[in-house]
Amino acid sequence: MALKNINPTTTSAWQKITNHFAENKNINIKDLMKDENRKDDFSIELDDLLVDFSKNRITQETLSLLVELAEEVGLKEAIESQFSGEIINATEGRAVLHTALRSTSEEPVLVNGKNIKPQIQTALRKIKSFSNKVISGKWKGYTGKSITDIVNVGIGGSDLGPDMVVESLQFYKNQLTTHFVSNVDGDHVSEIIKKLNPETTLFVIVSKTFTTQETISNAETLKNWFLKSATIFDIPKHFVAVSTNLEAVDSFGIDKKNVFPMWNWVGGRFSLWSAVGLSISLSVGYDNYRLLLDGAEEMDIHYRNTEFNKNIPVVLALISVWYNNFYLAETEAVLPYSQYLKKLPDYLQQAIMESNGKGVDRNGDKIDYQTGTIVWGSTGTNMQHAFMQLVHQGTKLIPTDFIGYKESLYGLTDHHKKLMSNYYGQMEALAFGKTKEEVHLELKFSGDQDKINTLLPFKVFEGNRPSNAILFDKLTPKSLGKLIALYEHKIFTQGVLWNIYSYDQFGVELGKELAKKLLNNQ
Ligand code: G6Q
Repeated sequence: MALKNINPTTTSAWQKITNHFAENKNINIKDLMKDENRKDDFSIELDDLLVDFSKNRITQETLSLLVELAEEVGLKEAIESQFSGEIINATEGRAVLHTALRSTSEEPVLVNGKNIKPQIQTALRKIKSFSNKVISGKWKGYTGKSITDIVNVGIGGSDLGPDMVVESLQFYKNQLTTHFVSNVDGDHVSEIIKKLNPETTLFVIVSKTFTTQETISNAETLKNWFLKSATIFDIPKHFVAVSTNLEAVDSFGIDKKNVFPMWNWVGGRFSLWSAVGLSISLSVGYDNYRLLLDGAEEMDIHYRNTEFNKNIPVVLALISVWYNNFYLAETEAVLPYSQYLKKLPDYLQQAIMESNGKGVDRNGDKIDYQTGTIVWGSTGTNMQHAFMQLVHQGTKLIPTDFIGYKESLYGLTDHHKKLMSNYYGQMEALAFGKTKEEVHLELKFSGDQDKINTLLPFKVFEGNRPSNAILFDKLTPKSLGKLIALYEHKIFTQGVLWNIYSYDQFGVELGKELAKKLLNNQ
């Protein structure tokens, strides 16, 4: 069964939300927060995760109308279609099964009538045994030395996920140094080469198609550099591939035994759970890699089985639709209060914007309502000294996600207390602001009485700016898996609501074609 094809703006729920918005658009978070049960009523807990969405311009009625919209467009059936392997990526004729990659259940998942679970298990076993050999030093390079450096060569979905996860899980890293080469800009690969010794480096070439210009150019350059000191017979010890294109991998010179599979039923930007995550497993060990998958699976189970008003990805998606389609907010900020997560906004930009940046609906008709949000962000507290001015006092409405952890990894509790008081302080400042009266009093007490007339308007914070607090106990492989899966399901939910296909990415093609033409004409 394909996804339903319903223009959301023609539903009765949409009409109700439109009326509800007209009546309530001026509601103020400060007033809403006076209800002492609000924090409990507008929070969802899932083991080590607490999502507090109380500081939003929503009431229970808003939420139930948005849930009605989700029901009317068939979200429940859509979720089932995705998990059970139906061809929901209709424009590419593919199932979408990143969820199967992390599933530990015995339930078969069929693609073209064949259960894919056994091949997933085989691939995981291969990742495990290869990672163990490299990490333990048993895997030797061409001069008999163990591997010290891993270079992941890939771009887009074959780079951003593994890069972000390896960076985020640095605390759990082993002795191997991991590098990522993606850009076709030769200076990128040259800078990496400077750090490498060919005798002890393992190259992981990640490319589903094995034809991507950037990846193949970088892989060729690295191979040529390697062959300055080694021979083609040494390639199997130093080059492995993750790909579906066995022929191209073979002609590149990589041994068939050293090829890890990818599948058409996993989209590039959702593929870190497959062998695309090999460099993650090499960096933090297979057990941690499995924990990452386990965390994602926990979120999958929650998403698939929980009623919508208690379903974290669904609620966050609905709130985002409320701002995007009714308040016409154009962007959302993702603000992790952990330096480890500094690459998360980049990763989410691809996941969200490549998926839901679509202007035609499932009929192929041009859409006359807003779809994919622009996502951006950076880590707290750094960004407080950078762009937060605009979020607090600018003219744009920017809904925010504040991601935080109750505990830090190295202790240093003094730092962590400061970090978390900033985390909460920012959300409070956004929601409650500072009134004229408060500024007046403040200037009066600080002895700046004479400045009241000139400074007052500049020091007012109007507040009423929304935020979600996404709080985990601790940054672990498992909690990271849960966080990534949360956003994946938020993306799909929004794609269903907007009646678009979230899993193709034709918009990246034209520029590539033109670049090829220009290159050939040079
Ligand atoms: C993601 C896209 C895209 C893809 C890259 C790399 O969903 O499909 O980012 O991952 O273009 O493609 P290859 O893996 O084929 O090199």
